[in-house]
Amino acid sequence: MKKLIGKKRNPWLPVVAAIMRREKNILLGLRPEGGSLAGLWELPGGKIELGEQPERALARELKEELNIDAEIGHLLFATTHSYGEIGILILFYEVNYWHGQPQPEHHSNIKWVHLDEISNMPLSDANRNVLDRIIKLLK
Ligand code: DGT
Repeated sequence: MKKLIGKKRNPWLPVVAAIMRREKNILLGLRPEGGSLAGLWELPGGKIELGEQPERALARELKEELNIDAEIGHLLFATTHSYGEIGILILFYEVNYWHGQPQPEHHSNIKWVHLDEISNMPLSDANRNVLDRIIKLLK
């Protein structure tokens, strides 16, 4: 095994994202102007804080971003992507139950998108990696 101590390693960010379904539609949010990946649609979610459990992080993000109290379901799949020197690992969770009506508290818009429309949306590259799997779930 290679010795890692003393070697510079690229940073990784762990991210959680929610797959929220309504029949054959999925909830997407439009990333706001001025931030990273502005103008791209994404699944609601965000970074896991240090020491935070992934499910707890996703419930927190959904409260902050959509003002809903969500019950986090199963871990469905994961993907990695790199933005320059930084890697992200995204864990996608099923979210079938929540209290409240999702509101765009963080995104410039939110939208229930039909499975036939998803591939036409400008999506983050990390989401494109898992598009087939998302569409399969909605069928
Ligand atoms: P940032 O990236 O520093 O502008 O901060 P935030 O607060 O806009 O980003 P946040 O907390 O949503 O972190 C998620 C990171 O993962 C962000 O760099 C964008 C990236 N990402 C790629 N695909 C997705 C996705 O489907 N959903 C979410 N929530 N983030 C994604």
